[in-house]
Amino acid sequence: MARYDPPVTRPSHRGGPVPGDDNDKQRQLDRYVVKQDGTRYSTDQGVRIDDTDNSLSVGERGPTLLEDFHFREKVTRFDHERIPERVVHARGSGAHGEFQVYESLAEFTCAEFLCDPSLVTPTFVRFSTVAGERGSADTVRDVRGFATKFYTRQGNYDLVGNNMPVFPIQDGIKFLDFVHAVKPEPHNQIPQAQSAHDTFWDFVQMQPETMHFVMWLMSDRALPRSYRMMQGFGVHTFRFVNAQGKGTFVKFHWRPKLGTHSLVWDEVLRVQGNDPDFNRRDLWEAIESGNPAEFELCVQLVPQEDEHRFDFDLLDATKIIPEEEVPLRAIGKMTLNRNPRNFFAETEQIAFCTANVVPGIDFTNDPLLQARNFSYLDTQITRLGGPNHQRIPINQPVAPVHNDQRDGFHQDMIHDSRTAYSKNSISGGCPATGVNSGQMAGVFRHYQEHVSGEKIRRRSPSFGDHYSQATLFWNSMAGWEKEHIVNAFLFELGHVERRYIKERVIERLANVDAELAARVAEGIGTSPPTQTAANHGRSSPALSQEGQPQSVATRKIAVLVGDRTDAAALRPVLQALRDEGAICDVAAPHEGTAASFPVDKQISAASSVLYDAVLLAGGQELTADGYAVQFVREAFKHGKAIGSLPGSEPLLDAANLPGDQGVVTASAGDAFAREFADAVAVHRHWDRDVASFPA
Ligand code: HDD
Repeated sequence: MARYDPPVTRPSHRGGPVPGDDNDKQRQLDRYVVKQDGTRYSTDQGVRIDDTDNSLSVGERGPTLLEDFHFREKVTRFDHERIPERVVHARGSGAHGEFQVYESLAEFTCAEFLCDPSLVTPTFVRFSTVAGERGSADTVRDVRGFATKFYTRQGNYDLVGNNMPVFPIQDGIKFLDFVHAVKPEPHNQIPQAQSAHDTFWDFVQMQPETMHFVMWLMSDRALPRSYRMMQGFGVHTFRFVNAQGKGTFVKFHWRPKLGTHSLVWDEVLRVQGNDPDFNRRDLWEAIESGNPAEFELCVQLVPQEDEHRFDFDLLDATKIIPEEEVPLRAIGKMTLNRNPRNFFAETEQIAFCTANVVPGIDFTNDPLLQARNFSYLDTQITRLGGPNHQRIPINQPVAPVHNDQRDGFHQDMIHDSRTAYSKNSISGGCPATGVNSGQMAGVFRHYQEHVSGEKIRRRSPSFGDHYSQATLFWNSMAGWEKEHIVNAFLFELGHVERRYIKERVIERLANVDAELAARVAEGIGTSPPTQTAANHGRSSPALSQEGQPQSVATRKIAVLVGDRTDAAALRPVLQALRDEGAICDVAAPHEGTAASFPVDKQISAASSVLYDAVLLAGGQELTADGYAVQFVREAFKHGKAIGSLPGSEPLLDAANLPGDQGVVTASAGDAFAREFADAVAVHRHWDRDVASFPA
């Protein structure tokens, strides 16, 4: 019988071609794709199998035979299915994309993908939480990882960043301490994916360099609405190097097209139960429905000679360069437009490393970055089972790989050569380095920097100011953002058992801002610190989430519909919202259809926390449904837009809302759809006074 060799076809995307599937990386991945359709069951050795439901036994009720190779293979393979999860950032989700630079940056860097605007560079991004285990919930108070692999023609470049621009520690030697403090406590492995416990806050109070980071962590930045709606930061100061060898300091920023938007804490707690995959699902569904996640890559450039111009050290990863001091320059755009085919093969096995750089991008002496350059490859040798994990399809560069590295577990290349050393004469001197061949074009050359000094184990005094930028962050927050930060401190410290730790945290806060320290002190029932530092009064408006880009596109709206809903009134409103890209789910007391609309969710199986807004289109009958009333109250509490069409007045009355900010009622007439869409686009209505309103 002829060998069955199923053709490799790319998955279709809403019936059409998948965007971004025709690039070097996708073509490379295609070679490894295995299709199931039309295939026959075989062992790993390719031997076809008659039956996989019954093991080989002596008689129908007798013992199982050791010679059953299929049974043994199946059990053995299952026993070894799991690999270690990442020691941090274990929980993540990823997507393929493409990057294109707007105009040549040759003045600053010789990285080809940043110099040629016609080049489309394939990328893969993995978003993650940091502290939680692989199966933990997405919506927790935590930093989010934002790691990008650029498959450039000059090799892989990894920008392994976070959604916060600063880190809790300055020197990588402290990473183990920090991670041990934030992870579940060693005696009982509690709590999961939380910083609200004694060891984390003990670390904070012992290590004041954490304070700027802690302000970010207590802010809404730690609760992103969507991976598509959060910023990314390279954190460190890196270095661009141009063809002439001239260096320029650079900070990288990803800026989401949809703006930076967050959930609120009370909502986060409820999303965890309703949908632990909230952020993962959001990214997946957006891409599946043809709504790519788009980010602009921006840089802050600092000439080499300005290294000491700032009142902080550029090598200190607990500091930002305020955008008002060095404005962002948008240099290109990344579009994440394709979901992985297989989570394990791609998202789990991808291996990022800060040391993966290409010509034109180099490191600085930031001691955190230097430590990272060691750690990533090292950890992956354990996690991915040896040094050949670079050969896993998702990790392979599209640039050719030739060197004298050999063997190791799972080597899948068959090197056809009599030599594995350099220099050699037997293989014609190949593979040839730039120096050996005299061809230096396109080779990586480290930035030449003069360094001399004594061997010391000491932190630079220029890293010594731990509070000024924490204060800058606090000063830059809008009133509602400050409110959220104070509440976050109260929640977190409220879970700390040791009183002295809480009090010492407040002493640290007194160096950030007296009002902040006093508000938190009041909440935990202690007197405010008498010794407070003077607030320098400076702010950086770019740090606030106030005034972010607004759009109704891809916003999820729950439409509460009853059997007596006026379909003629609802239909044009739904159409108008969908035309603007909103995703409207019809939620009704029962599945099937309600008032001629197909029901997407039965109300008790939906929850307001899974939506950005709620549109009331139901009649009297919904008033009797406690879930429907709860839906409206909760949406109000969380600042979400509420629309009410004619006939929904009883439901609105039953919710007994304490205000009408962001509540659009039928009195808006023909302009209803427009007004409601605008209210949704605002994201949240912070002008509501909800502190005393129970949801
Ligand atoms: Fe790290 C993973 C981001 C400091 C050691 N880190 C990891 C990931 C992200 C970051 C996004 C997940 C990558 C993925 O999705 O696979 N890490 C950061 C940022 C840092 C940082 C922005 C500071 C600016 N990291 C840092 C230090 C060390 C590490 C100082 C060690 C000295 N990080 C690791 C690691 C991980 C990792 C242990 C775990 C899994 C992995 O690397 O592949 O090597």
